[in-house]
Amino acid sequence: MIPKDHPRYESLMTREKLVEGFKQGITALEGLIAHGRGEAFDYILGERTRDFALKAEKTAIAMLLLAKNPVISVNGNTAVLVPKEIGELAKLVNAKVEVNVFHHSKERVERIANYLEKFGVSALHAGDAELEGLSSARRIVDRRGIYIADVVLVPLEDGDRCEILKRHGKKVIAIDLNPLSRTSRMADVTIVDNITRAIPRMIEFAKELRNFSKEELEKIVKDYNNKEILAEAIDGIIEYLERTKNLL
Ligand code: PTJ
Repeated sequence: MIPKDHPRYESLMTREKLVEGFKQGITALEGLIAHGRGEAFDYILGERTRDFALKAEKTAIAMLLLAKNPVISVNGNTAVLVPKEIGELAKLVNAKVEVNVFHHSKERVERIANYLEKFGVSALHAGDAELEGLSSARRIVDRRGIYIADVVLVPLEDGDRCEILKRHGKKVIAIDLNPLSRTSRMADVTIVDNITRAIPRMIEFAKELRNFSKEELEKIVKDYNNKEILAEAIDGIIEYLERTKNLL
């Protein structure tokens, strides 16, 4: 039991969700390690949503609203951290949700889909198509989802699939606290923010941007430069470290 007044209550509760997810066979053991890396980056980013993340989150929503077949890809970490929010976001931007995992078994995919169902989210998971050029299990997709998608939101990704999705002509939006990762550098839009803050903020942007014209949304996408955003994220880390050092 984590006391509510613990200074790191939020962070510890997030860990608990992932541990519970692991016990239920939803989160991969490797997912716990991946979260630890994410936590470390979040720490040196100041554990808050920074301006560069807000710009990327807004652009991501514009891109999803402009898409013909947008898909939100869900893995074992995403499923336990923001299940209800994924459903809400998908509705607002009219996207499909698809289970896609790196550590694959048919049973695990079913378990993730069933878990999402409890939160009212119907996730595609037929695994009836393959993304050519990718050797990891992430190649296994749904014919009605990622296979035909033009824009894919990929939280907590590994770089390989990001590259292949792009080779298949899809636009990729990544959520990754590590601005140096291959995924971050490969994606069209990289949201350097914790998924637990990013998705709720994206829901707010979706409510606002739904009323924008196609031209206004296109302008948001056109004015966006992912390299600049990643550079701002790295500067953000340096600046946070400098400020913290000066407080010693
Ligand atoms: O459920 P599966 O089988 O698909 O497996 C999921 C993991 C996460 C194990 C798999 O995708 C993986 O190995 O990912 P990587 O290559 O470790 O990359 C995960 C990235 O997500 C890392 O760069 C982390 O910094 C980042 N990350 C971890 N937790 C968060 C995060 N980014 C945003 N929010 C987080 N909470």
